[in-house]
Amino acid sequence: MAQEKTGDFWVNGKLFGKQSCHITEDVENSDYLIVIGANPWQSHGFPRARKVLGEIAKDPKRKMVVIDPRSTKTAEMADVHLQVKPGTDAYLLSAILGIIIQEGLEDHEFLSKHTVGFDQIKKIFTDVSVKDYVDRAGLDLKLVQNVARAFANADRGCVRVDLGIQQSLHSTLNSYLEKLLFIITGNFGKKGSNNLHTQLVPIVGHSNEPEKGGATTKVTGMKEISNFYPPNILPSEIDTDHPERVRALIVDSSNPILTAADSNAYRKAFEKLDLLVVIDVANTETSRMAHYVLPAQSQFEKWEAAFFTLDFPSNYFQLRKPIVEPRGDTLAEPEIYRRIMVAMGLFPKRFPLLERIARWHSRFPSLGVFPIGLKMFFTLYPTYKKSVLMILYATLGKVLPDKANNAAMLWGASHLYAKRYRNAVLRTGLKGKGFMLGENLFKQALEKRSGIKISEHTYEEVWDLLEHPDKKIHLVITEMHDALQDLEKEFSTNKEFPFILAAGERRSYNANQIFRDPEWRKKDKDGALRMHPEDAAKVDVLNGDLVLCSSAKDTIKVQAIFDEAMHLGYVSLPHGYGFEYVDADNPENLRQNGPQINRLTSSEHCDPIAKTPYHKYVPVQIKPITVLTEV
Ligand SMILES: Nc1nc2c(c(=O)[nH]1)N[C@H]1C(S)=C(S)[C@@H](COP(=O)(O)OP(=O)(O)OC[C@H]3O[C@@H](n4cnc5c(=O)[nH]c(N)nc54)[C@H](O)[C@@H]3O)O[C@H]1N2
Ligand SMILES: Nc1nc2c(c(=O)[nH]1)N[C@H]1C(S)=C(S)[C@@H](COP(=O)(O)OP(=O)(O)OC[C@H]3O[C@@H](n4cnc5c(=O)[nH]c(N)nc54)[C@H](O)[C@@H]3O)O[C@H]1N2
Ligand SMILES: [Mo]
Repeated sequence: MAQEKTGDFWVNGKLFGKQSCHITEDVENSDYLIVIGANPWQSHGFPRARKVLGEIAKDPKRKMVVIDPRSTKTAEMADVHLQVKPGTDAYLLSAILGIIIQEGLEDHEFLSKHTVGFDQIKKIFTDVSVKDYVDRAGLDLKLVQNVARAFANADRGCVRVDLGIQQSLHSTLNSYLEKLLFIITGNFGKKGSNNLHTQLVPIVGHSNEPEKGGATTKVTGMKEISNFYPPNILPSEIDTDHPERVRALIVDSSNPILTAADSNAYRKAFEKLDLLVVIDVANTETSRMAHYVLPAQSQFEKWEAAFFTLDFPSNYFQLRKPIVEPRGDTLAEPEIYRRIMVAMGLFPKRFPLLERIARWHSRFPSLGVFPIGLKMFFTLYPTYKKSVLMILYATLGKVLPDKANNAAMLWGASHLYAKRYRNAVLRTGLKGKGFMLGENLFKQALEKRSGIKISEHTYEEVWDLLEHPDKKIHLVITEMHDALQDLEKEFSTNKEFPFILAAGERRSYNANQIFRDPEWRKKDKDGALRMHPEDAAKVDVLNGDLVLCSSAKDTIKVQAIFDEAMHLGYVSLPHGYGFEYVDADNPENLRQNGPQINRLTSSEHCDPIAKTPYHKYVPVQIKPITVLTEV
């Protein structure tokens, strides 16, 4: 998340009061949807994506606009495709805001009731030179005007964004502009628009700015956003003589050697670690560098859940039961961490009294003995407070039915959720006096295999979720206004690297780093470089040719495939390839499946605030392979 979404979270912090205020989009009920830098047909990202896109395309009363330099499957389904020049969304979005404000199409009533600072916003966008900015985005002014006007007039306008703007130039600024778009048109806090939402397990936290006591890293001084630090800075935090450099690292459920920017810098830094521990279900490029590999149980072998339940006003949750017995000497992650903590002397092997109280509790929950016991325990041993999830796992976990130990932390989450959003939980039909509502929510999650509805909010409750004490949206963000000023400067293209590479497209056969077996892929087995035939002609490349793709960082060998859907000057490679695997015929030999795109990317080429890498905007050079070249 800290190499894609933290810029977005930072903006939320300023607009809504806390970085944990997270925006969702009610695409399903929208009547004017703008999709910016996302291809939900391929990447999903909202529930029932393909079905909902199909419904919108079929309904003449509903409109969809897609802003993307490639004519993707989602773009093909749209009423309007704005084939923006890569990396120029900040211009386009500024122009759209400019049109709306210059024509007075903003929602005056909404703005005066729910926001502060609109006067300043109005001034900025009144001054925007719309025609110039639309030109820079390579688009037609009339078309952009039509979209701006129609969105401002829509009943249920909704904006859906993703990596195409978050991992491209002006990342954090794009997140600000995209949010201003739905806010100034009043498309917030109602059906079919953008909304804040609640989560059973809040995965996005809040970090204060350093001036207000927020933490920073030792070497690069990077601030925390939403309790995350960006992977982009990790090599610099390790590969240095700084006395407080990072020396030991646990990597869990991630394969940064392939997924973080600048693979070569990552490899070099990881070589320097005193200790690298990898917790994974597969032997990966990262685990091959580790001093210790702790094999975890797969998603099918343990109690597990996705916390990406981001819906409003109704929200759901599903706890998944294991469907096969664990293999080998694997353990579920909570058990791995518990054993590490015991071995470090941070945690006793047993909690005899709390375990006994947990057993009583499981038989007579309405007596509430466990919450009381837990409270007393923390009064006696306050240092354990920060390990509350582990304590739940080690005590309550033991008495859960069906060896559902991993689910113990949900007990705490259910109680907090039911307490905080009591009315929304009651509206689902769930009953329970006082603390029993949380207890019943937990029980339901444990028992109902197809998932449960956890809340039914009202639209008015969106305003309770806002964290500014005045319950208003604070529109002015000084840093963003400086960034808007900078937009006026032209940016130049690099003659040595004339093409722009989108390093990391989502296609039908890539799934992050999950499916390692190359046999899984039915098409695009080698992860081809997509390129417009006119561009290919300029560099003497024929369809299917092997080419060298070089950035300022490295060179990789890839196959070029013609694709007329690409913007001119723009090429793409897929995310989720590049695995090294043992050749069955020659076990000594490691083979590689598809491009390792992050050998080309750089950690310095990134957003100034969140350090999110500009993966969608990597300047490269493409050359046909005419002579045998070592790569
Ligand atoms: N099949 C599949 N689905 C996935 C994943 C997967 O690996 N495979 N990964 C999941 C994850 S982790 C994530 S974060 C999401 C990401 O989901 P998406 O963001 O939807 O996926 P991408 O294909 O990376 O990028 C979306 C679009 O951005 C466009 N784009 C590139 N540059 C620009 C630009 O400058 N401006 C604009 N406006 N658009 C641009 C690309 O052409 C592309 O169509 O997908 C999730 N879903
Ligand atoms: N150039 C470029 N780089 C990118 C992107 C891009 O578009 N372009 N996309 C970025 C984005 S949006 C994302 S989200 C990241 C994703 O990058 P990562 O987070 O590194 O990759 P994942 O595929 O999510 O998961 C990594 C590991 O989790 C392991 N795993 C699967 N299940 C389990 C389990 O139950 N337990 C444990 N312990 N491990 C498990 C898998 O075997 C895999 O090795 O990549 C980022 N990197
Ligand atoms: Mo992602």
